[in-house]
Amino acid sequence: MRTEEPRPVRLEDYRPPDWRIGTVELDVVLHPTATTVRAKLSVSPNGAGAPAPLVLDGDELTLCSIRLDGKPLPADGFVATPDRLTIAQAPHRPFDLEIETVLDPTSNTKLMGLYRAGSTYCTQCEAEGFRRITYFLDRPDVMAIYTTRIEAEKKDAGVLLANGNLVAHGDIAGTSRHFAVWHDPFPKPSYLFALVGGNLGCVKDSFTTMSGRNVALAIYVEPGKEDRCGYAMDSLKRAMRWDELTFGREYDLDIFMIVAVSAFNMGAMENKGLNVFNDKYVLASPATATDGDYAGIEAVIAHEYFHNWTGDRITCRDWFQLCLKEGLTVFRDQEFTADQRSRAVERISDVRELRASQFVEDAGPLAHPVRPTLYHEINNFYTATVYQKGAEVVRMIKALLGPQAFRAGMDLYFTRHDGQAATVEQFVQCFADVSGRDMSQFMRWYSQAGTPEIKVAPHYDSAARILRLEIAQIVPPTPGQPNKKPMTVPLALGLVGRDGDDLPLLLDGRPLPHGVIELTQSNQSFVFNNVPEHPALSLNRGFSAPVKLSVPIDADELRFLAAHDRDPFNRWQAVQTLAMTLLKSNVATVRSGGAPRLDQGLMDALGAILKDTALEPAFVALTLSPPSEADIAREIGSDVDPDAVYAARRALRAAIGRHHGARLAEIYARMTSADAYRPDAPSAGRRALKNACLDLLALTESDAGIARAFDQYRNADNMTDRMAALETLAAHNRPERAAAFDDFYTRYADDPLVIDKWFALQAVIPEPTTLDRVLALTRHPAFSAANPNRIRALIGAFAQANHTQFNRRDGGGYDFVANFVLELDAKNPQVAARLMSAFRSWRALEAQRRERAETTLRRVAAMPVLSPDVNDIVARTLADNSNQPAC
Ligand code: 0A1
Ligand code: ZN
Repeated sequence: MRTEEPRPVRLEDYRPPDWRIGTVELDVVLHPTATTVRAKLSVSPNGAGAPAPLVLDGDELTLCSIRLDGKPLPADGFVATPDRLTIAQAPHRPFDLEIETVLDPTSNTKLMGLYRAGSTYCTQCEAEGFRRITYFLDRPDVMAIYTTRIEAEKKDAGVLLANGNLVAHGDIAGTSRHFAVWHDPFPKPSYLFALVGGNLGCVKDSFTTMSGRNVALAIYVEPGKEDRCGYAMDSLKRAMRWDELTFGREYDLDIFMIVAVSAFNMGAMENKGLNVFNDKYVLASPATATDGDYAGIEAVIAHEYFHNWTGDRITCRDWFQLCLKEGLTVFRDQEFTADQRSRAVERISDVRELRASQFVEDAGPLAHPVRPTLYHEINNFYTATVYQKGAEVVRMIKALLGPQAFRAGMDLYFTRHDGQAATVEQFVQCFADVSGRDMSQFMRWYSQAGTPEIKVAPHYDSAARILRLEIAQIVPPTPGQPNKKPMTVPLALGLVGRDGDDLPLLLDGRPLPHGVIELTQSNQSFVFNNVPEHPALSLNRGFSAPVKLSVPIDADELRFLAAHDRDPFNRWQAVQTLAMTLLKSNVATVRSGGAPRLDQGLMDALGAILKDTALEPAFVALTLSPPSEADIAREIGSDVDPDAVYAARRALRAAIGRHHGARLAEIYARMTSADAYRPDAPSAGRRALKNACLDLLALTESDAGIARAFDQYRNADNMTDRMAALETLAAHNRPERAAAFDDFYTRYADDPLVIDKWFALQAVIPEPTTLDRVLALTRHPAFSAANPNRIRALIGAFAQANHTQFNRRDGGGYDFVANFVLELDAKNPQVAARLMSAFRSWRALEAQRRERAETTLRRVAAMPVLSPDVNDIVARTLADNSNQPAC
């Protein structure tokens, strides 16, 4: 744990570095406990400023030697501590600095810097891991050209990889050792450095780029798992082609490598030419991976690949600009998935995820702008707001400018800033320049946190054939931001006529560009002429802006839109709105001891969708799923009782199962296929619908429903169907559940990624015995607190996805998670801090739970030693935002 903290870091304090580093020559001799790193840096003053001390970052480093222009530096010429190397009188001219450090990768449990995943050596340098390898100007605006020599015992690490192209390799004569030298010709920040050493299997392929260059592709995995790399490789090639066709981006090195490792703090990392992946996002076979896993692999492979341009070729000036690469790259991977699969299904899935994670974040104490202005620990800003809302902001630029100008703006960004460390202002300026628009008000999306609330009041004048929309927007206060200014909100809309077709859209007599109106003021009115009849209002089509919308629209109109809107997103949204209204009122009823109400209108809307065989099965499956528990709780806003939320939601799902039982059983049969498993989107969509039916039918608690699930569990020939059946059984306290869980463990005991599913599913059972079960599972021989995937599977799933049991009234869930976090904190603070963020909605809970959560949070805050990561999350979670402290 660090002792002296130079934090907080503020955006307004940004200054260009005093020094540049042009080239980095690394010589790494791998050893399990004493790896030596010799770094030769060519250093020069940055600009003509006054002489400045050279202060290099470090983190838990041990210095062995230091030379300047080949000569050892005298002891009084520098000061080296584990976290800093200072040369006060550095010469004010270019010079070479040679630094030797020694590291112990085996005892690196933080999984930052050089560490071991099993027996494989690998690195993770984003955001500030390079300073755990050598002393460096570890900031993204210091871009250098790297050459990396790696040496190791051949039997320990038969494969030696680093960024760039392989320029030399061979045995070291007279020894059992070998070496490899890699050169990356593209200047890059230190966070994109990577090296890997290990005994790994490899799957090779190749790709011919749009200009005819041949690129070698290689995926490295644990030996024996090569046959599970096919989908990852296929996804990679599709992503490479798509980026050429959609954004004109071509790959630039001779080789692109992916390494899958079993211990990784996040999903994957876009190191130049050498992506390191959590193996969960690489390995798949029909027998071990679900459709969701396949989709995750496709999306993450694409995401990391797309970073080659949005992140690597153009990187961030400082960490406040994180959304510049992350929001944009998420936007790009979402577009890729939309093109590869189904645009409607992708949009609905992305918005569901946005509401369940980002909207919840934005409504609580951890809310922050897409571009924060202050941080204590940058690792805590890899958030839904930076990633998902960051993607929405890019999507809004496209909605405002239209596709052509958007593409022109992107092209300008790539040419203007290639090779640079850029800012959000520079990115947005490219769109201002190609369109001639003033984007200054739009910039508020980057600086103002909180989900804007838009209220629409429609007035139709049949005599004048005029529709007037009075629209008000407010952006709610968030930590450190009590008062907000109005945003630019692109609201895509349609006026739907009685026959289901769109009516003409004439705003003040003129056709509406891109079908979008632009809100810019707190109160605004829009007048549409020549509207021949009272239309049904389809607003925020495709979810063109990440806002909360309220429109006085009655149930009949919602049912009409659910059946007829030509915008599939709003068909789905209409059903969600009907369900949310019912659920909110049923939560209140359940709390006061009443029985949840049925809503015939909602049932009819669902009935119409279930009957419509022209609809994509994946879309129908999404429509059958009511708003999530997190979403309902967020809509209720305060005094939330998670038990009542769960009960109301389950009752609604059971009612759907009963009401539409015959139709669901018929669809279940129709969607069942005897064909061999294929992971493509249409096949996955049919399975999604089939398994949604299975689940709803089981919720009727009929023996036949449970028997159907148990049969499917036993007879499934793929993991998607087996896992879906197990999920269904997990929600019912019946003997079949225990039998299926036991069988599952026996079948897959040797497969860690599948056993993660077994842990996670038990952790989310919404029953009071779950806490004891999870506690017992932490002592299971297969549980390991050294593996982030396993921690996320058991503790993460319990804390983040089991709303009733994490939020037990007696506070047992809070104590359990906090105790686990406190134990983990010294070993892996990053993962510990993420678990701790499960407390973020505590103030919205009813009084007793709120009090228990606060007691637990204060106990954690009072610990004498906490990592900066956990300390930051706990401090912000507890902060009294009525005083509006800085976030
Ligand atoms: N840039 C990666 C995310 C990432 C961030 C930090 C990490 O450190 C443990 C790892 C990965 C991405 O967006 O995929
Ligand atoms: Zn990313």
